[in-house]
Amino acid sequence: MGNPDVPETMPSIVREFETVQLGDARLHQRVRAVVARLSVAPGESFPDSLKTEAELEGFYRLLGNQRVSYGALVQAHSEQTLERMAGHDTVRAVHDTTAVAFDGDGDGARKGLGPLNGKDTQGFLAHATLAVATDAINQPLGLLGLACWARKASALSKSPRKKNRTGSDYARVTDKESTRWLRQVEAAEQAVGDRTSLLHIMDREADAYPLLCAMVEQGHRFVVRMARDRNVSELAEDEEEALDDGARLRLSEALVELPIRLSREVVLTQRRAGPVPASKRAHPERSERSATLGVGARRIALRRPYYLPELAEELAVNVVLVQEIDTPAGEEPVAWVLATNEPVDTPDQIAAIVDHYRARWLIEEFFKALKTGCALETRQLESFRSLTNALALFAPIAWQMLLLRSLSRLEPNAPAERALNPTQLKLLHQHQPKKLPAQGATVVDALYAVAGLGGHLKRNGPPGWLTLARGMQTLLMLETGWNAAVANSAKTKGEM
Ligand SMILES: [Mn+2]
Repeated sequence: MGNPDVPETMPSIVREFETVQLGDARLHQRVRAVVARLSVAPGESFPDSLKTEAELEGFYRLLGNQRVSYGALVQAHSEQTLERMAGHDTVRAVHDTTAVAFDGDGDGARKGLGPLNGKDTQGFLAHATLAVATDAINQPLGLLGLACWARKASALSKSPRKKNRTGSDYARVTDKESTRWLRQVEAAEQAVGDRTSLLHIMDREADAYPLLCAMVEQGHRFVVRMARDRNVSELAEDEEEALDDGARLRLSEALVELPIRLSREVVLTQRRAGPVPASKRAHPERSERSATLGVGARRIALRRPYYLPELAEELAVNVVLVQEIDTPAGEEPVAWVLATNEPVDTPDQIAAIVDHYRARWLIEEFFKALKTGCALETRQLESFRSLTNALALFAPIAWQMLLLRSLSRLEPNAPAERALNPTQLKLLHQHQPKKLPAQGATVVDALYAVAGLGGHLKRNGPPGWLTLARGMQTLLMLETGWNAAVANSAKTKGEM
C-alpha cells in the first residue's frame, strides 16, 4: 500500500538503540530503559519524565558515565538509518553545524563547554549529517553522523590578531573546524559503502578549496553553495584544462549574462533574523512569499588560492546560478551560486541540482526539532559529556517528529497511516474525533490532531515544534498505556 519508500508506520524509538555498543550489558539495559521513558516525554524536563529519585540519579550517572559517549549512541541510530536507505539509489547526505548554547550566567560554567559567537553564551557545536531521500517528499531517513566539540576560550574571534589573519595564516592551522566537513563526508561514505550512492549537500560554510578538491578527486558527489567570488578560468573546448592567462576572471564575471535555462515557482519560507549582526547579513529576515527563480549553469575551472600551493592548480566544476526574478520591493532577492560535480547538461539535470540544495532546509528543521522540541538547551546537565550524550539520545526522537511534519507538508493528502501506526490513529481518533476522522484521514489531519493534543489551536496557524513535541509526548504516553493494557488483558485472558 502506498509508496514503498515510505514506512507504513512510525518506527519505535527503542529499536534505534537495540544495537548500541557500550561494552557493558548493564549499561545497554540502562540506555534502552531511559530511551523508552524519554520517548514518552520529549518536551519535559528530566525530573518530570523520570518519575523516581533512583531513576533520575541513575540517568544523570548514565549521561556522565565515562563509558557512555554520544558517538556510540549515535552509531546505533545510524545503523538503523543505513537500513532505511536500502532500495534508494541516491540519498542526499545533508551536512551542517549548529551551536548548542546555554546562558553563561546563573548556573555557572558547565564543564568542558566553550565560547560561542554570542555574548554571555557558552556551549558546544554539533556537526550533523542527515540522510534525506531523493523521493517526491524528501523523506528524512535519520542521522548518518554527528560530531560535537567545544571551542577553546582563546579561539574567540575578538582578538585583533585573529581578525587580521590572512588566508595563508589560516591555511597553516591544522585543527581548524572546517576539516570536520571532509571527515564527516569520508565517514559517511565509508559507512554506506556501495549499497547507495551519496550526494553531499552543504551550505556556504563548506566553500573551501581543499574540501571541493578532495570530493572531486575521491569521486564524491556534491552540491555546495559558494560563499566567495573566486578566481576562475574558462575551460578549453574539448578538455578539462583551463585556458592560459588572459582567460582569468572572477566567478561573478563569468556568470554575467548566463542564459536562463529554466525558471521555477517556489515558496520561500519565513526566516527570522539571527541573534548577531554577522548572521543577519548572511541570513536577512524575510516573510513567506512565492518567488520565481531563474536558473542557469555552466562549467568552469576554479583557481587554487595562492596560499595552498600543495593542491591542484585548478578544479573543474559545474556552477549553477539561481536568481530570483522580479523580487518585491524591500525584499532581498534570492541568489545562490552552487558548485557541483553532477551533470548540468539538460534542464532536468539543472532542476535536480536546485531541488537537492532546497532539500537542505530539512537539517535546519532537524536542528529546531532537536533543540526546541526536546528542550535540550534548558536541561540541567553539567558537562560536555552529559550534554552531548543527551543530544545523541534525543536525535532519533527529533528525527521522528521531523518525519511526521515532512510528510504533512510535502504530501498533505497522503493517508494518515503513512505517518502513524494503527494504535496511534485509533487513540488520536478517540481523543480528537473532529480533527481525525475514523475514515480517510490525511497526514495533515494527523499532524493537527497530534498538535491538538499538545494544546495547539488551528487558528494559530501551523504548529511549532514545541506544541508538536507536547502532543507527541501525550500520544506516546497514551500508546504506552494502551499497549500495557492490551498486554495485561492478554495475560489475564490467556489469549492473543
Ligand atoms: Mn551552516
